[in-house]
Amino acid sequence: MSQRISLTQFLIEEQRAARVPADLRLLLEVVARAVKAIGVTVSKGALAGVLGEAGTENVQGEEQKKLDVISNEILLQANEWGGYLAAMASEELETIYPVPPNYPKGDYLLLFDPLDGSSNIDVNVTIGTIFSVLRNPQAKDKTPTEADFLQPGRDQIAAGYVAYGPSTQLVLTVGDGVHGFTLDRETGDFIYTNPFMTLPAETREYAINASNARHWEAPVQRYIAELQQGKTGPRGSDFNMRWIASMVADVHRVLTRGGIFMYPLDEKCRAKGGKLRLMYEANPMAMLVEQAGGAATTGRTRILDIIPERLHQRVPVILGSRAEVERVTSYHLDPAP
Ligand code: AHM
Ligand code: MG
Repeated sequence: MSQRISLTQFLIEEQRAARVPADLRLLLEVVARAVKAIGVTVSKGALAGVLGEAGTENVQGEEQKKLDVISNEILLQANEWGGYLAAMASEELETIYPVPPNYPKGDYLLLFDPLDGSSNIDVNVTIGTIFSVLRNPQAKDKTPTEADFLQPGRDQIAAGYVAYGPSTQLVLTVGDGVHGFTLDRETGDFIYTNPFMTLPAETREYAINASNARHWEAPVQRYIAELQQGKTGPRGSDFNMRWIASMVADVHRVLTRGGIFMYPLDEKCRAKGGKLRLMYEANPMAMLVEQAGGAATTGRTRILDIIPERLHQRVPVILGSRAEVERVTSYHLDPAP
């Protein structure tokens, strides 16, 4: 029988290779434990009474689902006492959550979208959790502020997501490639199943919410129109389309078999700056995609170079196979007829 490597063993080996400090290893272990608890709740669905609306709104004016609130609580409670964090930030919290004063403070900041793809919860389609780890720039005796979180994505220490699908998969980078783990539901271990995930440079598959087509900017209209012309168009090839409407699931497919994922700027979301959130959606996904050999831009700039201005800032997102992302970006930068 071939030897199975657990997430724990993987992280200990990363620590021995000096790629993961001990407190970061602990942080990632606790995040993995928390997402298992979220996964159990997700899989119980209606049996646990966790589907449907919570009856509240988050800071972004979005209706919260019960699972948004439960997942947020699970992540906060699991991570507040370990001593490796100074503060957390979440899609579901208006402002940051400093570690309570009765617990020791650590060197890291953790950001997350506790339950991504909320519109898919009640229809039993893959949803996920996205997380990002930054260094705490403050001295440990100071309470972090929101400004301490406003670091560009290129400074992320680690990033990852968990997809709650037919199997539960955790995909992680600590800046040394992208590594995937599958939850063994019988033993409760995440098993190392996808070493060094890499994105093919070329693809024939794209993901975009086409119902927004009339709102898109000209460069996106042009790019998608060219893909849709297939073999007889300028690309000389047929392209396929997928849209799950869970960023985790769509990006997981792109990381697994290539493709391009787009939530571009459009007239509907222009006032907000985009649809997806920079700090806990775009940045972690951009780090993973770049680590897998792909690219991630807003159409105009590299996502990881954006200097954040606000915790809940939104940005356009175009990510995936390098050649395609570069093409769409070039259409934005040098609009041709
Ligand atoms: P959420 O974090 O509130 O679930 O919103 C983000 C989601 C992404 O997962 C997904 O890519 C997008 O919103 C789907 O948007 P749309 O409903 O326009 O298809
Ligand atoms: Mg989300």
